[in-house]
Amino acid sequence: MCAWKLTAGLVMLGVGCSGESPVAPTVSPETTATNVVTISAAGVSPRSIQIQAGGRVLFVNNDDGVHDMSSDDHPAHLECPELNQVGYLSPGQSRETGNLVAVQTCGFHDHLDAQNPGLLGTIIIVE
Ligand SMILES: [Cu+2]
Repeated sequence: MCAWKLTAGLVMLGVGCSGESPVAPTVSPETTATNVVTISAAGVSPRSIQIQAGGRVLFVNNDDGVHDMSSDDHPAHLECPELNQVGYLSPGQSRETGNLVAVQTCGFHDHLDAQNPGLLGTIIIVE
């Protein structure tokens, strides 16, 4: 233990005994439930994905054009705001949704091509 810390008083509070800095968790447990939706010239794949509540979905843009993945409805994007974190993906880029904690079905689309049926999909969030 740090006997010296007891005598040093309040000025030493927050200073570690061994010089190690506290390590914050960088990966939340929910990340293990990550699922992947890939975007290609053929559209999104899979078109429908089922995940556990609290999980996230990684969107990967393997197309040679940009895509702006957003929650339904269009253009308000209010159905599942966590999906809007994906947003603008350049070719080769990928990004995760936020934690999808509510048990519901979330539709998504490419905001730049909102009428393209190949770029529409659903995430089914289950208990
Ligand atoms: Cu939109």
